[in-house]
Parts: sequence; C-alpha cells; structure tokens
Amino acid sequence: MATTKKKSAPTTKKPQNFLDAPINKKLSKEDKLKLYRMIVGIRRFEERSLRAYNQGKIGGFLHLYIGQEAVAAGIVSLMEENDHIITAYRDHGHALAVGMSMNECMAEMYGKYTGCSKGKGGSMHFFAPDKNYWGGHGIVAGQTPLGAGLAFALKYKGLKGCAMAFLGDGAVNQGSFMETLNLVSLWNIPVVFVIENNGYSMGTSLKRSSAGENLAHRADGFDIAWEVCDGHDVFEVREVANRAMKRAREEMKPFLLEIRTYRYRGHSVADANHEKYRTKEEIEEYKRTKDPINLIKSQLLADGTLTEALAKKIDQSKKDEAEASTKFAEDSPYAPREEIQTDVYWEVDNDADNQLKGTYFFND
Ligand SMILES: Cc1ncc(C[n+]2csc(CCOP(=O)(O)OP(=O)(O)O)c2C)c(N)n1
Ligand SMILES: [Mg+2]
Repeated sequence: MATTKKKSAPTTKKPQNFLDAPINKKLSKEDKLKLYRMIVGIRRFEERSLRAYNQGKIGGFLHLYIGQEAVAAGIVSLMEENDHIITAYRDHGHALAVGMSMNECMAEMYGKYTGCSKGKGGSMHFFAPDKNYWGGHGIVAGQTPLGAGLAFALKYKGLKGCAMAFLGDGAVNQGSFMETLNLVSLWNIPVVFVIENNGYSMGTSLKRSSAGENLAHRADGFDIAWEVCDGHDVFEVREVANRAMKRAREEMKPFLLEIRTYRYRGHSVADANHEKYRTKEEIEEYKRTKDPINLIKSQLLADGTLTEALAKKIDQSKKDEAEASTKFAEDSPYAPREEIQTDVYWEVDNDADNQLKGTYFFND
C-alpha cells in the first residue's frame, strides 16, 4: 500500500508474514489460541444478537462489528495495566476483547438489570471501567476528546500508559476530532487514535465523503506520527499497533493509525438496503479473500497451533456461550422502577459532592 510518510511518521519495514514479527513471535501457543477464540467469539456473539434482534428481543439500534473483529482483538491484546480504551457505538467487539462476558453484554441489549449498564444503555453503551473500557458512545467523534482526556489523566498522574481511542472513517471529518488532534499534539498526550476505516459512513462511501489519499496523513498538519495498515490479519494489526502504543507510552506522544477493514452487514440492522450503495460482489470478495476468521485459522493451522478438530470445538463452544447468554438475558429482571432515573448524570446521583450547581430539566 502506498503511503506518503513525512518526517513525523516512523519508518517501518513490514514483514511478509506478520506471525514472524518480533511482537508475534513472542506469543505462546495458548496466546495465539486466545486470539482465535476471541475473534470467533465476537462473530458468534453478534450473529446470535442479530437473531435476538430479529425476534424482537432487542430494541433500539444494533450496529454489528462483523468483518472488523481482528482490529479490536489485535489491539486489546497489546494493552497493558495502565492503558485505556474508548470507542463509538459499534462497541461489542472491543467489549468482549477487554474481557466483558457475553452474559452482561447480551443482557444489556435486552435492557435487563444484569447488563453492564443496568440495561439503560443498550447496544451502543457497553462500559466496564474496571477493565479500563470507557464505552460505547453514540455521537460521532464525541469519544475522541474523551479519549484525549483519558490519556491526559495518565500524564497528569505520572502513569506510563496510553489511551486507545477508536473512531470510524466518517468521524474524521468532525470538527471535534480536528480540535482534539491539535491539543494532543500541543500538549504531548499519549493517545493513539485508531480510525477503523470500513469504507462507509452509514450509506456514504469514503470516496464521496473524505478528501485525500488516505485519512491518517491528515495528522501531518498537526505534526503527529501516523501509519496505515490492513485490519484483516490480526497479526498485522498487532505488529503495527504495537509501535504506536509503545511510542505513546514511552515518548508521551500521540499517534494516528488508520486501519483498513470492512463491515459485512449494513450500518445498523435498520440498514437492510446496504446492497443499494455497494455491490454484493464487493461484500463476497472481502469474505472470500480477507475474512479475519479464515485468515487467522489458516495461519494457525499452518504453524501447527490449531487443528480442524480444535477449530470446530472452539466454534461450537462460542456458539453455546452466545446461546447461553440469551437465556441469561431472558431470565434477568428489568431495573426496578425507583431506579429509572439514576445512573444518567453523576451530578444528580451524587448531589452532596456536586460542584456544578444548576438545574436539570427533570428536577421537578
Ligand atoms: C454528530 C453526529 N452526527 C451524525 C450522527 C448520525 N450517524 C450515526 S453513525 C454515522 C456514520 C459514522 O460512520 P463511521 O464514522 O464511518 O463509523 P462506522 O459506522 O462505519 O463504524 C452517522 C452520520 C451522529 N450519531 N452523530
Ligand atoms: Mg465507517
């Protein structure tokens, strides 16, 4: 892939087989199987959630990550103790990758009290602060200044870590993202922005909405290092993201990473006509040549980590886990009536500690 890198971008030499890159050579057999289980698990969880949605069990929106699994799985596998992560509404893959259970995620979509956000957030608002996972945000690019804030906090507290802030290709054109790039460069904030470029923002193709040879090179205008890579091969994602994360942690510098990926489904389940703005052939070609599950499976079969029998067993266990999560969600209660207005704004629930005195539209 041709990328014109200016002085702010690090020079990289990409290996032919990303499993041979030093960061991947370190992986044990169990580490590699963990990545495989994760990618398969995300796919099976989402397929099951789609069925539940079509059965009318899940309301609101459902934005599926199917096709993009290797991005979240690869990057989260590199996270260290002080690293944080935040994303937009296509948030199921990142949630499972940080270790959230299928039960708490499925229950959240069913609107149940046992869900990670007590059933009050739904598909777009998965959160796990105990796992440094800060959501799940519906305003396009709204999570990017928040990601910068997470990284600012690390610097302020003197902790060595980085914040991973994911955004879509459509989000790069939002003013808030540009403002954030300016500040993180000025203040040397250890944030890595990951553009998950799946080629479309809702029904608008990248070509129709974004100027420039690629999206990442916009970082040059802010003197921020950047790189572009493909997101189908989890080992490529790890190889490239590792450099960005290391640089952020060690040099206290921001980074802009553009990862080229693809979503198989419509923008959300409501976008049933997605074959109107792209061809069936385009989708089929991606599935045939770049499917993240097929890629990791063939790599692990070739290096002896996986056998067909084990792959089948893992697949079945992830289907069973997803199935069990729907039962858990179904059997769970809704939030009690008296809690219906809590957990919306921290200030309202913690009035004694609230330093911003004002009125709220639902005060009386
Ligand atoms: C500020 C704002 N404007 C518009 C929308 C409506 N909207 C929701 S998703 C979306 C497209 C975003 O596409 P992209 O950033 O490429 O992310 P993807 O859905 O591909 O993951 C739009 C325009 C919104 N949620 N927020
Ligand atoms: Mg997109």
